[in-house]
Amino acid sequence: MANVVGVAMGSISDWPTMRLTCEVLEKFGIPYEKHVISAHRMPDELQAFGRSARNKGLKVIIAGAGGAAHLPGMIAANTTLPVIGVPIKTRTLNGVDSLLSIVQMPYGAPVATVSIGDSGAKNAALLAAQILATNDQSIQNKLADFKHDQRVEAKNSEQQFD
Ligand code: RP5
Repeated sequence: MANVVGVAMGSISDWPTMRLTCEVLEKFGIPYEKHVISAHRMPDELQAFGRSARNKGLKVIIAGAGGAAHLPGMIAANTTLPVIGVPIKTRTLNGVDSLLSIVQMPYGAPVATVSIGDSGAKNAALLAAQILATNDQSIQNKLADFKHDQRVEAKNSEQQFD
């Protein structure tokens, strides 16, 4: 099956976080491709990726970046596909820099921004799955099972009271 999600990250140093995105995509059986695309070091590759994404069959793009995190916004500037931004946690400002850089897109190039770090990385994959599920019954069923399982797990956690 052709890849439907493109996962981009600004540096290989983002991989420990973005790996979590990929693991959730795999759990839902969603074919994806992954790339390191540094917005400030690889501007030509960034533009080519954004402009070719729809034609090569991608449906959603997930982009993770840290610091002055312009990768998700610059991809959004080059495609009409939905772009989900993952703010990578940074050592200097704990990822608040990444969050504000990604979430504060001006009108015209939206980026659906998730939370900083690991939860955000996993939620980005879930959000992509939910977008794809609007037109894919099999992913929709897997999402329903996932929600059921997490509800049962939360309810059963009462047994852990001492
Ligand atoms: C951003 O700068 C990347 O997304 C990464 O989070 C951060 C640091 O990159 P490296 O200096 O580790 O390559 O472009």
